[in-house]
Amino acid sequence: MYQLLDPTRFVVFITGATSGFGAAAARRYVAAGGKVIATGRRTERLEALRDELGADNCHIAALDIRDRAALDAVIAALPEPFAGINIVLANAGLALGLQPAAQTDIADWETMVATNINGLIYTVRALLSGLIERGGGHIVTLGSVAGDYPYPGGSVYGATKAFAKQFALNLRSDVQGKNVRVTNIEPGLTETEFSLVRFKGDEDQAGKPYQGTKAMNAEDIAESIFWTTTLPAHVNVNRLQLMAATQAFGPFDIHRDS
Ligand code: NDP
Ligand code: 8X3
Repeated sequence: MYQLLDPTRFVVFITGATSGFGAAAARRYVAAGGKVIATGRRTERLEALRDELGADNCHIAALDIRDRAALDAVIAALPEPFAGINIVLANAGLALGLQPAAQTDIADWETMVATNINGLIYTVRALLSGLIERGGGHIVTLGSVAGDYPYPGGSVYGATKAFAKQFALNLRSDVQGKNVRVTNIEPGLTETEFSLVRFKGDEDQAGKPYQGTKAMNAEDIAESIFWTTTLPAHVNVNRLQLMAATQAFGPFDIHRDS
């Protein structure tokens, strides 16, 4: 019988737990007997999640990952059952807009960089030393197929996800021998609030990527995240790329004079 890790020992710090993958992962870990620290900016969503999962299993903290001091304060104030974090799910992130680069609002680019790059490194840096001091653990970052494959309008978003991938791989080199595993999860088309955020609340536009097809859902990704963290301690999934079975690769785009 293949021996997986015991999820009842998991204490999982999750960024972006108010929606999508983060919320689904919180539910998955608690369903397996683990404890989660659910964070995000929307307090009402966090409170609803805690009410659903139970305060013994789910500790909540409102947090903007762009704010290093807030991250440190939340970590310093964790109550005892939640202090021994052994999994970090650095999931919070966003895409804004899909315009060609020359027409993009520079503020959107700045928000993506501040969240998907700075917020990611702040999260990992704030939690990494504790993981090492406690004897090890697992860091899961959220990349994307957009970090590998370019598409029109994906310029800065895709670049932030390429950063997440390379950051995770480099991090893995730095924690060699420290019993810390690092995994970059790289999903493709998955229906969450991602598109609603990208199109700034325009429900018509946000629904289009999912129309007439079957995208993945948040539970698909949460299950994959959960699986990588339950594998025996001697196994490290470096990168895990997932696409909906309905999604595949297109040809190169050749511009022709006529
Ligand atoms: P959602 O929009 O459903 O969830 C995003 C989460 O990130 C929310 O909980 C949001 O919480 C949080 N978040 C955003 N900005 C901040 C911030 N500044 N501080 C704290 N939390 C923040 O999207 P998904 O669940 O789909 O996305 C999760 C991750 O997966 C992202 O990194 C995304 O780029 C990536 N991804 C998504 C794919 C998809 O197709 N859905 C595919 C590949 C990768 P709040 O607003 O309450 O702060
Ligand atoms: C989200 C998937 O293809 O919209 O990272 O960029 S995609």
